[in-house]
Amino acid sequence: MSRHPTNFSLWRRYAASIALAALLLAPAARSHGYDAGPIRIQHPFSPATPAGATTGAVYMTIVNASDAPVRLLGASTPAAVKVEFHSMSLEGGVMKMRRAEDLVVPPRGKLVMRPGVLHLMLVGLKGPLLEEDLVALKLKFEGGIDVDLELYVEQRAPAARHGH
Ligand SMILES: [Cu+2]
Repeated sequence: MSRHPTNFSLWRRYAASIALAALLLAPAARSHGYDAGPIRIQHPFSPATPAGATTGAVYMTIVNASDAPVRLLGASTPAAVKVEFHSMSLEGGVMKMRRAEDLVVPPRGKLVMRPGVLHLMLVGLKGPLLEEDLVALKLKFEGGIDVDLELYVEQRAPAARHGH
């Protein structure tokens, strides 16, 4: 019955290493991230926009693995005339939106863009953002670090609606 014990144990080791490789690769493939030096961009996405919309919002998380703050200086996309940085805060019960000149990713920390807090805004959309589209976006960080990434356009959720 066990005429090929060595082959069998080799096969088992081979199978185990395949399973391990799949386990290690799967989260990276799912997380949709981009690396540039100490910076990692996680899951950049935009909610789909209704027909005729002239603006769209962009959300992502930027992780800084270095001991120094990293400044995001600008962003651009072929899909819009310009990209602005918008922060939102609740003041006296009213949601206020402010335009920031730049954004800082803290050392050994992260900057989380999410609805109601912080987003990039695509101003002057050249067409609607359609669900499942991939939209090119370039981020310019201080120190000459450029990151070219693709935004996933996701289904528009009520929380992600952007009313300005
Ligand atoms: Cu905005």
